[in-house]
Amino acid sequence: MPRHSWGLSMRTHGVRPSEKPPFAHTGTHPVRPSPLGPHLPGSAIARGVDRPLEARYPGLQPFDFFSQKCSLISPQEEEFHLSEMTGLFVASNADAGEGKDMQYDLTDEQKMLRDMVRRLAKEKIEPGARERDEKGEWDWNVVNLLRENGLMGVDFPEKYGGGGAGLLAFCIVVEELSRVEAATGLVPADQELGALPIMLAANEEQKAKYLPKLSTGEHLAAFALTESIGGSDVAGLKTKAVRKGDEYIINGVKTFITNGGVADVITVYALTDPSKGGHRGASVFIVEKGFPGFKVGKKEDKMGIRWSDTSELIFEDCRVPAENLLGEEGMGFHIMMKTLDFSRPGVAAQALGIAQGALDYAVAYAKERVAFGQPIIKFQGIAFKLADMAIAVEASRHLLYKTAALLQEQPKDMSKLPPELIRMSSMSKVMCGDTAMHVTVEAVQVLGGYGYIKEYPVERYMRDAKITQIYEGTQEIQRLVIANTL
Ligand code: COS
Repeated sequence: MPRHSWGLSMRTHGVRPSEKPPFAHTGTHPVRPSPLGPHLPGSAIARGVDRPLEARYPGLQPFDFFSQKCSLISPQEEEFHLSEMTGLFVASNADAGEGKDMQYDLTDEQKMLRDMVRRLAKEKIEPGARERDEKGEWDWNVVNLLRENGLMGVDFPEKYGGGGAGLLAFCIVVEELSRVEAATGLVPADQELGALPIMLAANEEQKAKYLPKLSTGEHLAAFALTESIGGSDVAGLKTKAVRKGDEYIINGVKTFITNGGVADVITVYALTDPSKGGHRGASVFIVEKGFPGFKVGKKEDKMGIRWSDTSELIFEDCRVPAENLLGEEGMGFHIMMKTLDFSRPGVAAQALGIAQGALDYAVAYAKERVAFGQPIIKFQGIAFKLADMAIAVEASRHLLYKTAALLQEQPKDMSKLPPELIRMSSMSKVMCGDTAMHVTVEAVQVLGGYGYIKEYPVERYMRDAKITQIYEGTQEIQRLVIANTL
């Protein structure tokens, strides 16, 4: 690979490109094959993803650290980037039942993808973020930008036109987008969420029919679980589907559905046998927006992620072909649970990006803002705050990346996940969500009065962070899941 990921650190360390980087695999742990490397089953390359990065993300420009110094990346970001590259992630899958530890680092491809998305986000997404937040209106330009750059289906199977790059690469993309604007990070995250029931439980015909257009983003997906009575008690939800001949007739109302008003394809949870209750009597259906009896209701006006579409969906004798049932009747609860196990890292990545973005801004501000004759970062009250924020962000990233790396090795089907991975998925969502909330509140504090006004982005980050503690399972539900698997 002509541009390898050590470029920046070599320059920083004054090492010629031909020399081995001084920090390559010199940790105390013995070097073992990387689970994300090309040679192990489940890695993108092992799965036959050998197309060059540029071909898979066509609009993205490769970022060459040797030949140019990107003005968008501050010295502080370079340092951060360096720390990421030198970081050796150690994933233990002992808990996942294999009885051995393994080491991993981000692959060159993942690092390049991260750098390219980081640049795209800075150049093309950040400039319009404030205006989109103020207007609160869905913006197809952003969606088109993500489509053009192949970022709508990073973790979708290659067989159906997806990037096939895995959950970790997907998380990195969501993180980098959310670092400048959480609502943009939510676009690919919700595409993954809405399509996961299909990836996990659909038959070949259903996958071939729906996944290709979802992979490219030509069609948008939504995940319809929550109802006005709540989203936490999944087994207690009320929407019903009754079989009549070759169709199911769905009746009920779903609320707070991300992308609800713009989605082409919606995966909908409904009771097919109420006498068995939600755990055994629910099913999931693929509903297209044009199906008779389906309509979009109220669009919500939200505190944060303001331009993201959050709508009510109304099913009034909605007719769905029987062939659109996912799996078998009665599998609904398990399909939705497994979907959430795989999707929660996406929300964690959104939260992590928000936290990183707020930290970046607060650090830069604290270095420039002078009070009592010196930059405020020189005061311990501010410096320790920033240090604690940085600790939380870095720790969150490690937990999330490890979770994603382990989860992506699991088959995308309806086999049961090891409880330890279910736990890790919830842990990363809690950790990253709480970090995002804490770090953004502190970032506002560092900026003082400027943090509280809309001219500066940290109040937006703070408003956006809150939802990551609520959706895709509240932090309280995550703690329940964690406790139940201890
Ligand atoms: N994967 C596979 N199976 C699972 C599972 C999972 N992640 N979680 C639970 N199950 C199984 C259990 O093993 C149990 O199986 P058996 O009936 O065979 O014993 C069954 O499902 C019922 O499990 P449980 O009794 O734990 O279900 P509860 O009704 O108590 O609900 C919680 C469990 C609360 C964890 C679940 O409802 C949940 O995750 N709620 C939050 C949903 C959410 O995220 N909503 C946000 C809106 S969608 S964006």
